[in-house]
Amino acid sequence: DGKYETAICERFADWPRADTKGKEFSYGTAGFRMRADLLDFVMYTVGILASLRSRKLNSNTIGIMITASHNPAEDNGVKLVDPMGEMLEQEWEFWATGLANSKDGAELRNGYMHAVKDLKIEQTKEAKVIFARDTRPSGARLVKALIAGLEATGTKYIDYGYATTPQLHYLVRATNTQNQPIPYGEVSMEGYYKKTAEAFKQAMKYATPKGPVTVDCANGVGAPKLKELMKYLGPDILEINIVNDKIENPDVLNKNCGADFVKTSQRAPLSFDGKLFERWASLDGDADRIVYYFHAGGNVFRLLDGDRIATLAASFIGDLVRKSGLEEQIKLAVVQTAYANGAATKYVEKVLNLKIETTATGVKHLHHVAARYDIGVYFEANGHGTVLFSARALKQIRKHEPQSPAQLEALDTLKALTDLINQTVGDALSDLLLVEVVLAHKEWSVEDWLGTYTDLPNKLAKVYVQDRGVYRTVQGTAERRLESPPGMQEKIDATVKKYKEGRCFVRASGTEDAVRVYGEAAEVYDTEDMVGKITELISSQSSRDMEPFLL
Ligand code: G16
Repeated sequence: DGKYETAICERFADWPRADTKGKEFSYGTAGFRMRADLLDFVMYTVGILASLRSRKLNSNTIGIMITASHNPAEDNGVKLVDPMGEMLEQEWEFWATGLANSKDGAELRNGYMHAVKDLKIEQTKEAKVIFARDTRPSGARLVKALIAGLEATGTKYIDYGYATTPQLHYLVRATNTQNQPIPYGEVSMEGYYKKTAEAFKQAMKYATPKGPVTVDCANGVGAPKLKELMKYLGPDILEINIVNDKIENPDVLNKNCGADFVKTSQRAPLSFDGKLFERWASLDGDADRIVYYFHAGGNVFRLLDGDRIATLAASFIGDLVRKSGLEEQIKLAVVQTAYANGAATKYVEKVLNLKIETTATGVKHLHHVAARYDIGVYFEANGHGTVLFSARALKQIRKHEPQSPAQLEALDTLKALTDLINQTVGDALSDLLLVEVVLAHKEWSVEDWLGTYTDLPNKLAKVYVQDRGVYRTVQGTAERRLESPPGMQEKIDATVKKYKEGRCFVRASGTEDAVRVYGEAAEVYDTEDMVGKITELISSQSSRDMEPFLL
């Protein structure tokens, strides 16, 4: 009867669109992300979009996570979660972007009506949403804008308060599978902790970790959530120390700490006082990424990034499959992005003998490719990733009759891992425990882990340009080649070929107003020089814009 259309239009007055100086909002690598003060209207439209999505998907519950993850404290962002806990289906990014760029209430209403008609949405169906947020202070205000969008469209919602991004993904899947024969887990935060802790205890039945692990929580939501999880783990199995847990001081979020800082600057975070060869790990602002590292003596800092977690997990799970006697039935693959170190790629192919796939940046891309395999291990080098078990693989694992005590042991551990590893998205807390399980079983120190292969020297740089939109990559190249600006790729090629084992690519970030340059080569000096030259090439094309305002 048009009541939603009217409400959408009327309520627009409370959440007018910010002046973005001609730039458009876009649903990027991980949803909308920008300076928090520009985001209110976008949040309002996301509420409207989520209601459309829920009605389209037979009233399944849709998730909304309010976070800017690794970005600085003054940014915020929002991403939608589909019913099984995956990222929003990519075709819907078109609708998300369309609604968010409406200039006024009438345009927003028209966009909504257009979507209803085009997507054949029955507005009489129930719409259901759950949402949560990280610890950014702007989150509380943005929740109000979101609720306005949900109320305008008659959507039922539950606010889960603070959560890590993967916890919200868990809750979405648990909610939508609660009446199925195999529910994903109890529909509560407690359910998440219980499932994770139980699985960890199971996976540790035949192993004991050596020494403590210290976790840098980036002063974000991972800190209280890890503390909570530790209550369920108990004090006996694994000693976990926590640093950088100052969530009451918003300015220090991700500042000189956290997974992105450690990976990008290849340095230890603030508060690091690691003794030689002790295990340290860093989470990011919403605890969906994790990297490990250690102090190797002198001034030497050693990083064990997402590539390392992928190779560690793939080799261990591959062994378990073999030892369980399931080798013929279950095949593994590893999914990476162009940021994967060349040495890691070679190790997976030549030593682990596994198939590799390379996709564009963003978990949304990796996840779908990994889901095509019996077991798909996917990690970005920045520490964002997980391991997916297909329904077929789970069935094989569940019904398999072990033929010996050794097979039983391997199968028990494999089963535990299928519950420990978050099946919806990369989860720093569950990945932390996964790494701990593998190291304990292999009886490996961080040095042993590092010793599996030698990384090629690499560098990741960021260049601020006037318009990063002109940096577009060629489809099907996993972002390794530019098609625009014209002539740029040829210039990059001419530079890169001068360096031994040189590899370099340039792409626009989808979460920050910058262009990223990744390079690796046989020597440290060459890597620095090459990435420096490419960075200059880009800077000279576009004068530096010191005030990035829209991401
Ligand atoms: C997000 C995405 C990641 C991606 C990262 C950087 O991480 O979830 O998949 O690797 O951004 O993306 P870009 O290079 O496009 O800026 P997070 O942890 O910030 O959500």
